[in-house]
Amino acid sequence: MLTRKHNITLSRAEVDFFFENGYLGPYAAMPSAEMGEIRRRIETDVLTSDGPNPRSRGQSRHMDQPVVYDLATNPAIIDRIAGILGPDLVVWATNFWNKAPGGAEIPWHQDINFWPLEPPVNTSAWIAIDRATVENSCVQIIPGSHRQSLPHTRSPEGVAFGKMANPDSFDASGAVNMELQPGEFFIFSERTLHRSSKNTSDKRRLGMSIRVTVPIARISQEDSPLHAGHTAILAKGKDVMGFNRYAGRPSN
Ligand SMILES: O=C(O)CCC(=O)C(=O)O
Repeated sequence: MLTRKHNITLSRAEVDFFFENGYLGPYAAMPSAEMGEIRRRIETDVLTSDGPNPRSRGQSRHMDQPVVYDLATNPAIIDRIAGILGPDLVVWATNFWNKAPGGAEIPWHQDINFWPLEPPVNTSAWIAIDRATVENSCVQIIPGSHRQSLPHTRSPEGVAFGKMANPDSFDASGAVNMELQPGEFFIFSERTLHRSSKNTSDKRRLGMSIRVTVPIARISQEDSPLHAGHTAILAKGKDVMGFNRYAGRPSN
């Protein structure tokens, strides 16, 4: 029986679905029309400027852009993740996925293979800034794939990542297309297999992932996609552990 002492907006059936399938959604974080103004600010303020990570403009923009900080702490997202990970939540990374027409395939992978997180506890939200459909290569996931850690191997030339889940180790026939309207999101675990195909349409597909963990997890800066000086957000509850560095909402 779930007791609800905190602001958690998942039913027991939804929590069970997540544990069974490794994903949940889509849900609306905001109406599509509201995302129109947010998209405009992302286009003018974020995509055209350098952020705190010298290696990637799309990464960690919650540190310098209020519009990204607000998306990353959106209560419709965070309160749902609280239904999975509990009341104390750390947004430890944010990353834009700007797949222009012609943008490369992202191969099947489990995120935890790429991350400096110990223990490996994470729930991600992927929020659509543009409409994401099969046509412009929405994310696909494999339900139930989070219950196994799969071997990863070098990916072929021409795809976006250097490694991918070994194709002999899983069955992709039950893959689900996560088609989303702007402002909608889905959540998934650090081991849920996901990918997106090459964007063969003439439509950009822009989304953002929000990575959420709990205060007992340590986020290493070495050997990681993060950068020196990276800060996380204490998005909900409290942190009595003190492993991670936090910053508040950046000013405009
Ligand atoms: O946006 C994509 O196509 C891939 C997203 C992804 O790999 C992720 O959010 O972990």
